[in-house]
Amino acid sequence: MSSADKNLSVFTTNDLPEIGNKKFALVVAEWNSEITGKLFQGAYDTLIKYGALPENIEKGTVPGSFELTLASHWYAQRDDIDAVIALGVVIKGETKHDEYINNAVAQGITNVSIQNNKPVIFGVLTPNSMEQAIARAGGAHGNKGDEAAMTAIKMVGLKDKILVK
Ligand code: DLZ
Repeated sequence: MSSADKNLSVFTTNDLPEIGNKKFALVVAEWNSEITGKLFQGAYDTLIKYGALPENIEKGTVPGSFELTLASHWYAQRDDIDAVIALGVVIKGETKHDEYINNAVAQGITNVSIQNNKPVIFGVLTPNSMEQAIARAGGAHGNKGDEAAMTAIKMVGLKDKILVK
């Protein structure tokens, strides 16, 4: 079925944890900044909407999506950070650069998350075109940044529940 007009960033908001005392780091790639800026804004607004305090949200920028992994690791190593959200956009081109970057970042972020035992959220768009990116950064398909923030909130709550602080 075509997803042409479907908002793909649909999520439930039942039983969300209290996050007023949680700290979040948002790592944002500068490549395709007109799109990553919108992902950041969506993620920031969603965190605030569901109870995060502005002083508990930190932003770091990296040159490109490939660098999201290391900067996420630096944030994840900090004891005061509860979750990291990595935001980038890698648009398919004539070569396979997008596959190498996307695979490296997906695997890298997974490793960072496990090594640091905290949520590190993959908020990287992997579109075939700028049009597809725009549709997923506040356009017809919603905003992947909102979705990434909601995932971070849920995972922070789940960690507390499972590990019973
Ligand atoms: C080199 C490169 C290319 C071709 N395309 C993108 C892209 O679409 N999105 C993105 O975030 N970054 C891109 N980069 C930059 C790489 O992520 C990285 O910054 C460089 O290869 C240096 O390590």
